[in-house]
Amino acid sequence: MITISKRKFKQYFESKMYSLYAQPINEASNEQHLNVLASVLKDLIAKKWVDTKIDTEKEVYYFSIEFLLGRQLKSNLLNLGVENSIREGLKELGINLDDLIQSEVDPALGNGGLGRLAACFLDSMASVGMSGHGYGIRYKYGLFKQKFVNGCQVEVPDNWLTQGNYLWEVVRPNKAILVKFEGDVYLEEHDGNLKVIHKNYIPVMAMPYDIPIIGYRNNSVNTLRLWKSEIPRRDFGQTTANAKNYSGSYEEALNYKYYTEEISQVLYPNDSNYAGRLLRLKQEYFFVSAGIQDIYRKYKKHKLNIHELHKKVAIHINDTHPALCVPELMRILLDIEGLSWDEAWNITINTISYTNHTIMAEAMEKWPVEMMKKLLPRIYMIVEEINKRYLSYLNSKYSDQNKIRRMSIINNGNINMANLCIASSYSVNGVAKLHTTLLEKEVLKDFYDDTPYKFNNKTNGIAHRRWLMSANPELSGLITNLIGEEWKTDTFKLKELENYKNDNHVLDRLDEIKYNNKVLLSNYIMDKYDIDVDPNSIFDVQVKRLHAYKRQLLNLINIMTLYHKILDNPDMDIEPRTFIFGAKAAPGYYLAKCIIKVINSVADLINNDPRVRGKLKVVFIENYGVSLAELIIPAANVSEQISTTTKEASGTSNMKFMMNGAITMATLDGANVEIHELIGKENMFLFGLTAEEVLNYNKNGGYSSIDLYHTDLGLKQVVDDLINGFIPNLGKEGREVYDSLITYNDEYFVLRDAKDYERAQRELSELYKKKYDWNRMSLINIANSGVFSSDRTIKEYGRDIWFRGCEINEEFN
Ligand code: 26W
Repeated sequence: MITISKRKFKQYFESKMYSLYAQPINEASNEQHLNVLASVLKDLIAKKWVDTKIDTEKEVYYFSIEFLLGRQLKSNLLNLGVENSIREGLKELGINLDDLIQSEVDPALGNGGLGRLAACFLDSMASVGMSGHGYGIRYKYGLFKQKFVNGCQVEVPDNWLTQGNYLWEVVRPNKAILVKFEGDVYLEEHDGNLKVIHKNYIPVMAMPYDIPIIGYRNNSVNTLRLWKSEIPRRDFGQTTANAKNYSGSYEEALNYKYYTEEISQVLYPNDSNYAGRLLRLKQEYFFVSAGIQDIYRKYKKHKLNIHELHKKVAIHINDTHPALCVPELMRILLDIEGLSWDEAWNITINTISYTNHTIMAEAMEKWPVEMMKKLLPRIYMIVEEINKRYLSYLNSKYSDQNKIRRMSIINNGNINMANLCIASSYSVNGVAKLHTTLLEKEVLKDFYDDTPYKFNNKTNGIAHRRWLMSANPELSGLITNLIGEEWKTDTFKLKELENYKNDNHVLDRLDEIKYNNKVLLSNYIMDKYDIDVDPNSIFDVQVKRLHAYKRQLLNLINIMTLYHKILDNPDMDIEPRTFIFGAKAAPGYYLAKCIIKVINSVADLINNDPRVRGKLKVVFIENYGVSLAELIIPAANVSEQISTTTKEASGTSNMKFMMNGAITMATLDGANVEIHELIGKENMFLFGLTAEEVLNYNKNGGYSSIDLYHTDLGLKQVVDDLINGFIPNLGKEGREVYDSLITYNDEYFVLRDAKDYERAQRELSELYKKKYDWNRMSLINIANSGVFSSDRTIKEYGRDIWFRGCEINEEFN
């Protein structure tokens, strides 16, 4: 917490304006105002943001290939507690703080759930006072921007660093690190000892860019360190003596520059499909090696005992993308520190913990041996040795060769990264109860049976400061008026809201706040798309990445069904609805792109049909991301969480919606299970196959979608609409979607669940008519959402994983 008076701030702002731009305030641009403000804030926190005290406690390092931060200004002001004085000060200088807040870039250095979770965790680690830092990549281009052209997704590069630098970053050239690719590895004898020599490698410089992560009203400022890849500078302090020699030709120099800079050029836009590209492997090793070397350097600087690294340092790997932390740490302990294999292994396995975020087979990383051998020769040797020892352990314990093959780290010429992570860490966690159970009982069963003590659940959470306090200030104000301030640092206190569940004044006020948020979103939709949506209609929202398993298609089929019903019975009593979508498709995911086109075409059809005017609207909001989520989620009445049961590991938007008072329409998948445990089926809408039913179907080759299609005529009509010209401006995309349902037997049970979904939607519609019942349910949702603060999640990671203070002793070292 810092304090600054309005008067002091104004002086500071003015002198900063002169020192940075030599300009009077009233002549400066919005962008310059923003830069000056960020610079002032950075100065204010600078003292607290010094190197953390490694010798006093254990430090946590969270490695993630994505951090989806969202805008920082508002959140920094909130956490520092200076928003009011600064707002007032700026106002007197003729500057509107909200304009500055809105004009900040939204860094899109992540795809979706995994990257956003990492950002929420950073916020929580700082806010609960944990010394926890992030390591990632400073991509020059973040996730593409999405535009619709004739209803189709078009990707536009996200050139977010237009000014060259990011507002909140500080570059630290004195802390740059050399990362080595390719080359030859030898064993050489030196004074009777064998030494590993790596020659002819390609050196790449990792330049650290630090972003401060400010805790909520405490003294913590942690660091997110993002690495940019560069050509090593001539005066670079580290030895390049064994580096590949370049002849010095101009062309060669250009190629080398390209080789180095390419690594941190662009974020891969896939969030479910593993593509196995060499450049991706370079990215993974690049940031892992830079981070591990950075930790090691700091550790040595503090003259700490290397034999106790695992007592001072916790390294967490966010999915398998940073899995090379394992061999990289081994490399340092073996080749630089000269520890024995057994000791290096014991330290490594007690330092590294791993989170799995998906059970989708196609998302599992497997790197070809040949690729890794050439790109990372020393790292590959270490992986091979880990595998050798692991196999001999497995062989001594089991005779089932199939089981051993499944568990092997290297198999069929590929390195299975999840297997490497599990074998080499002391903790493996899933991200919601059902997900963890599925890991233990199905996907990772062999490993769970072998080392059950490694497995644990950590149900995801969200930064309630961003997703409630900052995104929904009116609701936040109401909560504080009713139950006081304490919920802001202890979200379990939200439970006290239940005392007001029969207070009609409170329920009216809740209704009014939701309405106001809906007006804000309606205005945005009007401005952007010239579509007039009625804030009195039910705002029914599905925002998340586009994927077949998330079943945007199920939502659409229900919309079509409803549409036909209204056309057939024009006098039908229906609660007006606005269906809102937001979703990016991976650029190479053809079916997902077809689904976007179909939704857009249906939206056109419905929005322009006078027969359903005032009853039905469909809006697909372009370029969904963190900033739009902050506008959309507080305005939602209905939260669509309708994935095929077993497929969504957790989901986190489900939690954000709940905290903002939306009612969840859900399958019992991911963290919807926990939501259900908290509030019961009477406070949400459930439908669809159970996990057990889905697993059974999958084991027996699925159900027959074509049989269902022929027996359910309502469903048949809607499915046929995809190909019979009923939806205008739809060509091959309709056929593609149709085929996924009928020709390819509906892998994600869309048609199988459609009827039950329709039933649940009908019940929801009935409930909306009873205003107080609806708002009571909304209040109960908010009151029970406290457990989903990522502060809770992070404390559990600390208690059960990072600071649990016991070592494991692997039998196969
Ligand atoms: C190799 C390509 C790739 C890239 C990213 C595969 C898989 C991923 C991520 C693991 C996908 C992801 O973001 N998973 C989501 O993680 C969230 C945070 O735990 C969960 O809430 C979501 O359910 C899960 O889909």
